Amino acid sequence: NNLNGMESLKREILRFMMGYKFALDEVNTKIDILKQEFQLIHDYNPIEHVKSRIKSPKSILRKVQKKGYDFSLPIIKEKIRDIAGIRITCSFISDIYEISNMLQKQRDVEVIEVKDYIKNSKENGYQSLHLIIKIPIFMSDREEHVYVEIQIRTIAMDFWASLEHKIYYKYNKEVPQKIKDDLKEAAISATILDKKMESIHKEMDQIKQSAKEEEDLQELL
Ligand code: 0O2
Repeated sequence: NNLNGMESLKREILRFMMGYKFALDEVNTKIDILKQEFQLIHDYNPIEHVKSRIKSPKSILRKVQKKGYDFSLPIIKEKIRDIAGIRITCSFISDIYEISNMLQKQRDVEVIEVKDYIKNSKENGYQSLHLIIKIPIFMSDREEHVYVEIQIRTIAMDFWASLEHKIYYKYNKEVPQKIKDDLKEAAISATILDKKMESIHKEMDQIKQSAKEEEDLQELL
């Protein structure tokens, strides 16, 4: 009897986790479509790369414990909103907002929360745009609405966040103030770089546009 109970619990957990895999598949497809369409309209690819992950059961449980929630699947489903996570790395800051708006406009995407750590960066310097969305997934016998966390950032923001994460992950003790200050300074440099890159990109666009107009004019004459 106990064994049967274990089996059915295992199946329930597998089914639970599978929902997140389907949600990631759906959002990844959405992103891929936007990427291809954007390429066609703007003639460049705004997305450098996309990474998705499903939180491991171990880190889900760690988070449940940390937040003091009950260990029940319905509570976990409602409270832990980053079990399915997607990180989109864009070329320029304006692309972040464009991709975010395009996703938010979709009819089956329910926007639950937007955290703009670009306009208001975290105290430590962390920058990214975070969306918590809910999307429907359709299965053989039911429809479910699943939370997905989408983090959108530039390459420079991603570089900063991964180094900062490594520092905190590898260093168990309190990180020295000097390192914290340096990280904050590095975050400011990343913003300056992002702005510079975007202005070069815009300038280049204008140059290309004028060259094209000149060419069109020559053809007419
Ligand atoms: P992992 O391993 O990436 O999943 P939450 O703790 O999610 O309930 P919170 O703090 O409001 O609530 O979430 P927030 O601010 O939206 O951040 C969630 C995720 O953003 C984190 O997930 C990180 O991935 C990333 N993040 C937020 N702040 C920082 C930061 O200061 N540095 C770095 N490197 N990443 C950050 P997890 O669950 O912490 O980790």
